[in-house]
Amino acid sequence: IALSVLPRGQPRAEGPASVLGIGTAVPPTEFLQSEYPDFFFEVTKCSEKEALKAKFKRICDKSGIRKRYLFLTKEVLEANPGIATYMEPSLNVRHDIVVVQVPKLAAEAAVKAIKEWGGRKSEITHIVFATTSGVNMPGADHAMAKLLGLKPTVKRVMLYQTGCFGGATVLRVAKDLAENNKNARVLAVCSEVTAVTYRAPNENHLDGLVGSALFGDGAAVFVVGADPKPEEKPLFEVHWAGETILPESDGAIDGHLTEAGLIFHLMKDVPGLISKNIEKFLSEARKCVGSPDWNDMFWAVHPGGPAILDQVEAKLKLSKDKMQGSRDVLSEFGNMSSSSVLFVLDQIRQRSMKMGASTTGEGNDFGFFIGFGPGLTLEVLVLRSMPIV
Ligand code: WCA
Repeated sequence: IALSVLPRGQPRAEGPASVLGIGTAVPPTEFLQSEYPDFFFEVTKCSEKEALKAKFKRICDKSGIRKRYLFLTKEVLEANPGIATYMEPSLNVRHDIVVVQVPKLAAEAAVKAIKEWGGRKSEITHIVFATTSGVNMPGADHAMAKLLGLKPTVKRVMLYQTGCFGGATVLRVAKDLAENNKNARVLAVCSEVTAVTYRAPNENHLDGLVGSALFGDGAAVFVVGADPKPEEKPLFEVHWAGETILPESDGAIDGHLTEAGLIFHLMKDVPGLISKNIEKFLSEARKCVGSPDWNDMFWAVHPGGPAILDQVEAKLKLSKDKMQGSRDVLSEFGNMSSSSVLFVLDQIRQRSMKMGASTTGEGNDFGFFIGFGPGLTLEVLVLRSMPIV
């Protein structure tokens, strides 16, 4: 028999992958953005750098953030003083923290996602896990599986160092796994604890100030599966997934893991590069659902910073409410890197309930789920919302 006509060993699902449950988690300590410049400059022993502090305060004031959650409290920083310096070797203590906290936060979010989904832990067949907060062997996926008590045969994909676009990557990979493996139930997981990037402010690293003003900690988990059973309640279907590298964007966002932790670089033109190049790819993506008008779709966009949301909104002439889910998450949690866009989809379905909308997508039938980050990489999924009964 020709190999091509052999029956496939692994039966595929019939329908598209769906999001069947969502859970989120943050560390317990809340930081108000209005109080953060004083706290940050004091704890890093930089209070005498008045001009730099004034600049940091200007960035915080324009950040669109009201509060965020960080594992690194004053007490943790005092116990690990290397983290609060600008460049001292401190990778060991940073890793001691994230190796424990990243899977712990992920497991907390997963418990909530599994509860909403309503299935049993033993039915989880796959994990796709993204984090840019440290690296370890075995990985954060393995640690989370142990914490949750998942079966040892759970099939794992660990994505380290994707940066902010990882939130869309986990959903793309989960979609492919769910659609190609009948009865697969996949945990798509993002967990970020900024203990690897945290550092004192410095005049030679002004883009570092932006990160220090924006970044927050958080984990989010989707349960993803195709061909839902009667007792499962899909929240969104996934209809298309794609990824592209934006032109002329080399070096716009990059990060290097060093003895002093992860050093990020961020060019000022990131909002411009994204807004200038996003339309072409999104036009291609929306074709699969009949090319609805931008304003007839819902928008779950990674809240990288307010300037990105403002410029994309202006470029595509989106009405003011389209980015509200992203702005709400930015305001209440900050930029949690890969986890953020999962929080945004959670916020959109909650907003939809509160506003009495007819679908989980704020009354629209289709919408975008958009991550971006180092590369510049733009990663997009087209989702279909579900009726709210
Ligand atoms: C800048 C920049 C810039 C504005 N470089 N100065 C980095 C370090 C870490 O430790 C951890 C993580 C990271 C990396 C994080 C990311 O990759 S986040 C993903 C992408 N996010 C962004 O690209 C942020 C997009 N930017 C914004 O949303 C806004 O520009 C911002 C909230 C930063 C400022 O608001 P604005 O544009 O409305 O206001 P301004 O008045 O134009 O900027 C305020 C100040 O911030 C200005 O300085 P000054 O002295 O004139 O007040 C800007 O020069 C400065 N600034 N972007 C260095 N990339």
